Formats: sequence, C-alpha cells, structure tokens
Amino acid sequence: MDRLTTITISHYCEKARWALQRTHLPFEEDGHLPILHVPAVRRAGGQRSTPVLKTADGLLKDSTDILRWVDQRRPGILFSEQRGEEEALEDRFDEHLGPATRRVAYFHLLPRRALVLQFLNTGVPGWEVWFLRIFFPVAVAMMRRGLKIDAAGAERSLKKVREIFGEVNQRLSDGRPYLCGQKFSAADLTFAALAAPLLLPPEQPVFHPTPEVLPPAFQALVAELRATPAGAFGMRMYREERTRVL
Ligand SMILES: N[C@@H](CCC(=O)N[C@@H](CS)C(=O)NCC(=O)O)C(=O)O
Repeated sequence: MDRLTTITISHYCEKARWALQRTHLPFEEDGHLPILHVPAVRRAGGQRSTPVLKTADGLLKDSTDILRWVDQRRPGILFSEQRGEEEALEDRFDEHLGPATRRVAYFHLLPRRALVLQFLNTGVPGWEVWFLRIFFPVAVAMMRRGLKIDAAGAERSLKKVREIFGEVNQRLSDGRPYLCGQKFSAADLTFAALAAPLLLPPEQPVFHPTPEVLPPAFQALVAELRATPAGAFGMRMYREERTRVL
C-alpha cells in the first residue's frame, strides 16, 4: 500500500492527507514528531521535508506533487477547468501562508510544554512522545532556531497571514462559495489546511485544541481570524468538506 510519511501535526501533511482521503485513495500513514521524523523520511527515500508519499510509481516529496499525483488517479476532484487559477492559489498559500501560520502558532505554543505534549502525541510512536518529554527544551530550541521562531519573526509572519486573509476576503466578497467559483478545489483545500494552525477547526484530525486551553493572546488571535470572511470560510471548508469522500 502507498505510504505517507508525515510529521502528523504538520499542516502540509494535513493537506496531502486530506487530498488522499477525499479521493478515497488507500494509504497508510507513518507519522512522527518534528525532528524525530528525519530517520523515517530518509528511510522512505526523502531528505528531511514531509510529507513524502511512497507509491508504486515512485516517490513524491512535496505536498503539491502529491496533489498532482492524486489528480492523475482521480481526475476532476481537486482541479477543474480553472486549473491555472487553482494552481496559482495553491502555490501562493504554500509559499506564503503555510510558513507564516506555522511560525505564529509555534511562537504561541512552544512555551506551553503541557499543551504541546498533549496535542503532539496523535498517531506517532509512543517512544517518540517519551523522548520529547525528556528532551523538550532541546527540541524546542532546535525548532526555534530551524524555523526562526521569535517575536520579530512572529510579528512579520502575522502581517503576512493578515495580507493573505485580506486577499481571500476580497475574493469571497462577491458571494462565491469557493475560492475559484462554484466548485471545491485544491485551492480551497490548501487554504483551509494551511490556515488551520491559527483557526483550529474541530474537524482537523490531529491538532484541534479548543481555544479556551490556549494562552490568552493566541485565543484572541484565533477569535479575530475566525471572525473574518476568510477565517469563516476556512472553518466552513473543514465543517462541510473535510470528511467528504468522492
Ligand atoms: N513545500 C513543501 C513544504 C513542506 C514543509 O514545510 N514541511 C515541514 C513540516 S510543516 C517539514 O517537514 N519540516 C521538517 C524539516 O524540514 O526538517 C510541501 O508542500 O510539501
């Protein structure tokens, strides 16, 4: 069976997982914690980055490649005749929204050890959770350094999130139900998956804390973003589309 190697908590991995589940393509997930994912990715044939999908056709090392591959097997579900626009939006969210939501979410969460340990343990080997418990300060320091998570970086990234939410607000302002018009596409899936670390939709299968357990500043940000048209749209995509199988 095809094997998806992931950092379970990663929103890019969620993007790939959602596409595979929506199109009912069978796969098994080999999920890991950040940093501890590296040996598994190497074993699968990748370098460091997740998701990696090992298929009979070869190895796919990027969420966008995975969506293209899914589309070849199940045409008409992720892309439509407006493919050019859908792909351009997918790229914009991949390149700018994903890194920004990740940095802002980690900035708020990493100081909260209990919270992180509570939500990072879904679908990963038990020993990795124990390892993280013991080496938490080291792991957090590595993540802060690797992803440049500091107050100035989080501020810049939040500005980027607001800019992209503004673009999505604008796009939705004519009342269209989906980003490219009347049909759900990879653009909607990518926006919702990559915005999820700051929207926390309850249907996200790995990371869905109720806002009340979050630090107050993070709670306020989630409430602010959910109240925008783009935020409400991301929440609706999860509510209406995440469990739909075509
Ligand atoms: N462009 C890539 C981005 C993937 C990405 O940033 N993956 C992160 C997780 S959110 C990762 O695996 N980071 C770990 C590392 O590079 O060591 C894709 O769309 O697949």
